[in-house]
Amino acid sequence: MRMWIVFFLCLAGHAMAAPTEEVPVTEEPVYEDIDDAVPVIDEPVVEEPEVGVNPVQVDVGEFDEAIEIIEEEVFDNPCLTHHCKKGKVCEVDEDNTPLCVCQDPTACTAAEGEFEHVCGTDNKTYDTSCHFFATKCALEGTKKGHKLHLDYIGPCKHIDTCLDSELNEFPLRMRDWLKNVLVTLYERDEDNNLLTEKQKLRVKKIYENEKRLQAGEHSLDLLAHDFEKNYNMYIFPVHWQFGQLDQHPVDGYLTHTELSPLRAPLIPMEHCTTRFFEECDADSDKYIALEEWAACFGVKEQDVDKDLVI
Ligand SMILES: [Ca+2]
Ligand SMILES: [Ca+2]
Repeated sequence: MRMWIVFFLCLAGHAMAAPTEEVPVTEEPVYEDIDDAVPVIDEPVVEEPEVGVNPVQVDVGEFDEAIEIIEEEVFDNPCLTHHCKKGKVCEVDEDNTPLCVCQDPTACTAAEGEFEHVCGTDNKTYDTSCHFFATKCALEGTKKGHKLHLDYIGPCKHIDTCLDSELNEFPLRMRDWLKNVLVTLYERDEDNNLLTEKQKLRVKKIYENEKRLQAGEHSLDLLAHDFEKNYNMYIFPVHWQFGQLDQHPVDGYLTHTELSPLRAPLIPMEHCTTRFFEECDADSDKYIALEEWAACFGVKEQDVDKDLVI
């Protein structure tokens, strides 16, 4: 259903993996959707992943806790047009007024397998994201509830400590991956409108740069050299990614929830993810501002440009 996750995992697996670490993509379940996915085991991951949608401008509904979605049709039941954030369900009161109330976790559909489990920042495994958000809702207004977030997809597991040297390597692979995601979207765009015209114009320049590194695994030395040589090529992808995530609300800051579509699938594969994004928040105010984000990826202060977030 949501090809972005498959695409994301493929790209993340292939492009972000350190050259020395083979990612056993064919042995890990690949999820199309964390709600109704069936694990695809022993099946080769699509070699040429289809780009159905932008992998990062995803339907963040799985993670987001604050999106209101408006349906087109209006029926008598006011709940049909009244949507509640994750963890809540709609009920009508005696005046037929719709209200959002916390969902009972026991009313969530049980997980069909381990692949539906999610790990919370409390280091507890929740059966499904529904169970997680219902639990979080019940804690609303408490300090514990405020601090609880969906940390990553999959059951909680031991994640190796990220060493300083590894942390330094992370943005090299990440920004190369961002660039490749954009170029792939551009190549496959045709009439799919995966990118806006403005975005296409920006990516065209990257695409036409024949000296760019092709997608694939490259040594860190080569990535660092390419970044230095083709620095300008990396500026837009870093801004673009920020714009994809900064949606609820669009305010120039990323919250933990806004970052989730990128973080949650990445953490089990890249053990430096958490530390990287923590340190991105240089002033520790819990928000990642565009300037902080750009600095994390090595974009110079003078090249941070709000107008590139398109
Ligand atoms: Ca925001
Ligand atoms: Ca900050």
